[in-house]
Amino acid sequence: MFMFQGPFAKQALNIIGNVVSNYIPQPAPPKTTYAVAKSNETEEERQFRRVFHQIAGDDMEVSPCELCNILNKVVTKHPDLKTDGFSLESCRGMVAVMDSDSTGKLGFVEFKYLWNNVKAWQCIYKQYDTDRSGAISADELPAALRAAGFDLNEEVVKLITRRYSDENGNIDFDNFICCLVRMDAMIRAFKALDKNNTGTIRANLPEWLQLTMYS
Ligand SMILES: [Ca+2]
Ligand SMILES: [Ca+2]
Ligand SMILES: [Ca+2]
Repeated sequence: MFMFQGPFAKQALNIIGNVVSNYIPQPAPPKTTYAVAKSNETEEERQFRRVFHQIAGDDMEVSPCELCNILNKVVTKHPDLKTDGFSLESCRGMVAVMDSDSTGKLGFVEFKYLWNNVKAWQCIYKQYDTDRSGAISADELPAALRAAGFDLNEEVVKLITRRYSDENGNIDFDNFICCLVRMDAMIRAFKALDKNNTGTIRANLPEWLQLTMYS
């Protein structure tokens, strides 16, 4: 069973609570081996690795269920984030788009990338919830997306609202995170296919299905 208590829980919550005011989109998670990553890390990274071990358990990989548990633990500590909780299905989706080495779970580097983004996007969510309703409305969304580094046209923003908002047009915290995790991953996938940086990609059916069915 998943256990996440004591000093580690506190550490993890502190880590997510750190304010990152200026979000800079990060490159794709590097495929660094565990040994290489471990050999040149700072104290903060060592601390993060201990937290990671607590979350991931003995297999040292974070499953969708483990991700769901930790995210739901974190949001219960933040009553100003409106959410009905992260569903297992939404966590399966996030693991799928983040799982660059196709293990079905998130290894250290994959998880760290996701976690840093969640931290940054949590700050943006709070900052751009200008009426302090706890959710991001259709009016608040464009600025929040821009702050997160996503420069999207009006049509795409509308489409995101349709896909991720409730019946009143509000996007709550879990939907916001799922949306940004997916968008970040899809943009990275596009850039990986756009090898000559022409802004256009060609994909055959197997490539297209690989991209769309494991996400
Ligand atoms: Ca695990
Ligand atoms: Ca993986
Ligand atoms: Ca709001």
